[in-house]
Amino acid sequence: MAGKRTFTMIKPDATGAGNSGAIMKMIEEAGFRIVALKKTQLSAALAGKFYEIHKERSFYGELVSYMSSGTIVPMILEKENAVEDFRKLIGATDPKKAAPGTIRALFAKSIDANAIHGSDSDENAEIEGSFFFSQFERF
Ligand code: 3AN
Repeated sequence: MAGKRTFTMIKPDATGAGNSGAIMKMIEEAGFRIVALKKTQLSAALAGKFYEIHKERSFYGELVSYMSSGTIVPMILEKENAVEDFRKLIGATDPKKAAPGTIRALFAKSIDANAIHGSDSDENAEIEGSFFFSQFERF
């Protein structure tokens, strides 16, 4: 059975533009329940750890400095088929390729400042959710 939870974070471009509320409204209207939520800012060291999987990619340095440049809103979300349905809701990584009406099509500025993250598997959703939230912060 497909997993019920995914992990997301609203990125610094979207929080900085005052779009967190509008994005959370779209998430809830799409049928996701917010299980855990906070507002925080990553140090470069923590952003580097979160994105360790991309360490060998050419954009890793930029990604780490960008993701530690402002506040983020990490969340754990619940819904049937959460990982796949959420990736559909946010759209393609590059906002120019994101389908109309998706969160990235509406709010992302560029491929790195792309408004929001969504886990790409059930396994990564659990790892990423645990990076930000203890078991006592999930409701
Ligand atoms: P997604 O977040 O859509 O799963 P990934 O996992 O391929 O995309 O990439 C992780 C993050 O790295 C993306 N959210 C994006 O911010 C950044 N990124 C991906 N590709 C590029 C690129 N070519 N140039 C700059 N940043 C990128």
